[in-house]
Amino acid sequence: HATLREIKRTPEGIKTAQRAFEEFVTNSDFLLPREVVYTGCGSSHFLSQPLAMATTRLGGRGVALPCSELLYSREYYPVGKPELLVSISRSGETTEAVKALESLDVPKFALTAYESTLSRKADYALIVPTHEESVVMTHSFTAFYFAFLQLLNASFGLETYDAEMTSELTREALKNEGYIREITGEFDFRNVIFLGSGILYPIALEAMLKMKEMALFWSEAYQTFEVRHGFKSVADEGTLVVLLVNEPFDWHEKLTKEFQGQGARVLTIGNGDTGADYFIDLPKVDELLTPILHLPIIQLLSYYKAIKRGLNPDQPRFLSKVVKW
Ligand code: F1P
Repeated sequence: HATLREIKRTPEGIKTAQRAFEEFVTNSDFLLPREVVYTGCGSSHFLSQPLAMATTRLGGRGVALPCSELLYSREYYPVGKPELLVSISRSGETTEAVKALESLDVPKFALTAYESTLSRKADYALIVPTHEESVVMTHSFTAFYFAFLQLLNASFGLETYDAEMTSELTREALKNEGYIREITGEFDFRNVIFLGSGILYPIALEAMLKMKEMALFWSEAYQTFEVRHGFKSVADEGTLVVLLVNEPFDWHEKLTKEFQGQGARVLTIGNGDTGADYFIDLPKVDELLTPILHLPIIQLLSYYKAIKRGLNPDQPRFLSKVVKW
């Protein structure tokens, strides 16, 4: 399947991202300002969120909104007048992502895989040429995130990440493919809940979307400990709880036990086990890099769930690669 091939191109995507970043800083002396609004649709919106979070974490102020909210309901959000509007779209042709550029009277930046309507309309464009055959966004998400993170670091006078090392770490993460296939083969779960906190919360949201897109499968996502406040009632022996975590602490262990007490099974993905039924051990990296290691794993999980359900993830039902109005 093209989708599986694209997931496996994650290590190559990181290198493509690094080249795109280097080319951008060589050809332009533009630096990102501190107050940035990010926007996108679908996966690109779920990418706008960790980028906004990274901006805030690195000392700026990032706000993320889906394009349609920015266009039609922005007075309900703390948008103000940022110094830059970043519109994200893999295709660069999504109607809302292009139209969103007109929503604020501020400098505009495009993050996309192609010379496109979006890149031409923006004042600046970072083009990361991760051209994907898959309908759903896979390694381009990771590559866009890495390229922009490098630009944030460089703009804020911080050290950039080692791209070779990051690429190698994603290659290691992909080695869990066999284990993920085993889990989906052995446990025919009826629903799945993804949990993540901070920078890993939008990754949980993206995991939820991938499950729906690829496997047509019911999935939810919450900020990790928020799930205890009512939502957990749906978890039972048919549920897989996927805990995306950087460094677990005692609350993660308690949460794991709580779900196991309800009969659910827990898959922990992170730097340390929580007493889970399934565990994928990730190396310790800078917190802002953790999404890059989690993403290929949650994409593989959705892919193998689709296979288990006899579906073709290359042809997701009712979806198209570019959404136009
Ligand atoms: C946005 C998007 C994708 C999604 C689906 C429909 O596309 O929502 O994230 O996977 O295929 O389109 P784009 O604006 O990033 O090209």
